[in-house]
Amino acid sequence: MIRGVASVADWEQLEEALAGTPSVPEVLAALACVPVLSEHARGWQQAWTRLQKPPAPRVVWTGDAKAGRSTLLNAVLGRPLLHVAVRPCTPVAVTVFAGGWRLTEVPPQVPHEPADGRVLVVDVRQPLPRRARVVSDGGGPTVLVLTKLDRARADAVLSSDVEAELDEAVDEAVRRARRRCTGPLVDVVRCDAREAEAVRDQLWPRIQAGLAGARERAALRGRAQRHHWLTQVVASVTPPEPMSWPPSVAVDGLARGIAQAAVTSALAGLALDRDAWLATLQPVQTHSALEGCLDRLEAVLRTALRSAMARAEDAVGRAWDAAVAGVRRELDAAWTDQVGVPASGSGPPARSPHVAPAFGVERLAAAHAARIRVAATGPVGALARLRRVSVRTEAAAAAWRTSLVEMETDLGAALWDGVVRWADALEAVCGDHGAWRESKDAAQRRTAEQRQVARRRALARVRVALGAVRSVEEGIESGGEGQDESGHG
Ligand SMILES: Nc1nc2c(ncn2[C@@H]2O[C@H](COP(=O)(O)OP(=O)(O)O)[C@@H](O)[C@H]2O)c(=O)[nH]1
Ligand SMILES: [Mg+2]
Repeated sequence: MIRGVASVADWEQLEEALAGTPSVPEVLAALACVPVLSEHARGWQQAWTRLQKPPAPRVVWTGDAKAGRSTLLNAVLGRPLLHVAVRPCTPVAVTVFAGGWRLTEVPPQVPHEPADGRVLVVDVRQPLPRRARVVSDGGGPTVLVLTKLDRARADAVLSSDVEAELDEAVDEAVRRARRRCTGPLVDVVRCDAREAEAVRDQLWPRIQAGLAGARERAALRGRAQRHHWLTQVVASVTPPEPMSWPPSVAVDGLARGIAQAAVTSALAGLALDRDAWLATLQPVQTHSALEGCLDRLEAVLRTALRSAMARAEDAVGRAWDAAVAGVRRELDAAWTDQVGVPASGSGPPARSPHVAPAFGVERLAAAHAARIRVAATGPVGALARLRRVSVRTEAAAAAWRTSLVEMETDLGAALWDGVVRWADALEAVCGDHGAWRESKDAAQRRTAEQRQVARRRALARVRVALGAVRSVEEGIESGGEGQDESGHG
């Protein structure tokens, strides 16, 4: 119920603002500018914004260092996107955006965003500590993946019953994991993280089953919003397609990991700035001070986005150079091999132009800054007199919060887009490689034909020469006889 109703004049102004056929966002913006309604309207605005966006559910991949999270995630993605190392690496949470999902690898001890689901990765030889820190799983369904069973089996060769020993290790790992899950444990999967196809086949159906189960629970508990969200997720999100990758190209997975991390850490930085910025916003009393605040916020936003994307582009650019250099080396070696001389100007085709993907970051930065400004000023001119600094301040703060969430999705999509374009460009380079191979084969065929012609010509010349020799011989023979005869005669 709405109490403390505004004055008649306020309502008249609202009516005026809503005259004509305003769109839903216009109506909500107008309502947000009425003090007694602003609290409700903000909730409606956020719900509306959420409805407009396709769902991007988050699944977090947690577990101890070296348990095999990156290996599993790469297998699920069908490409080596995250760096896999013998030593622990990836100290920040890294989010991969793929097929509408946000898949976040979370290092041990690092807090993360609330997630829709969780994959808990456990090396079966090192079950989780009995009593210890739990990385919060946000209450979402958990799929437990036990890795390195192959190693455990190899270690157990001296045991009298290897399988019984393995089963015991599995039971212990499951028991401890179950104790540490706050949400339901959907399923336990045993797999060798390095076998990509098996991982994909086993894991995705279970993640989706977990989300479907969560949706049923939300329905039972009457959590309508969560139920709506999970219905959307279950209906519209499918596992990311594995991507074909040029097989002969050295892929620098680390560079792409860094690109992902750059975006993630920029967003984390902005989220931290949020609190500081909101604190400076609180005591603002005048419109001009608010304008100053918005100017500073816009600058922060643009700088953060630009530096994140510059870092991402730089990382992808360097990976590009390395990959193209790899193709080039291969071409040169093949040329030297086949032609017998080192590649020179007449060698393999020139490299394709450097197609570093553009992320459209300026447009993103402008869109988000504009969103915050619009919320702060109120889009409906007729409400000018209702605008109080505090209302505008609150609207700006709410827009900033919403914008951060939207930015994560936008940036992720842009990054993924860029990486896909980069992969296409690389494939084009490899296509050049293929075309060159074909043209080289054709050249070889041509050379063989020319050689045959030359041989035929040479044979013909030999034949002509032989003919000439023979006729000279005959001439000599007959002439010689004549001479002889004449000599004798
Ligand atoms: N033998 C074996 N090695 C694995 C398995 N899963 C991961 N590894 C290896 O374990 C090491 C650490 O993996 P990584 O994915 O980087 O672990 P993370 O720190 O959890 O991301 C790498 O050398 C992987 O190749 C597995 O199922 N079996
Ligand atoms: Mg890792």
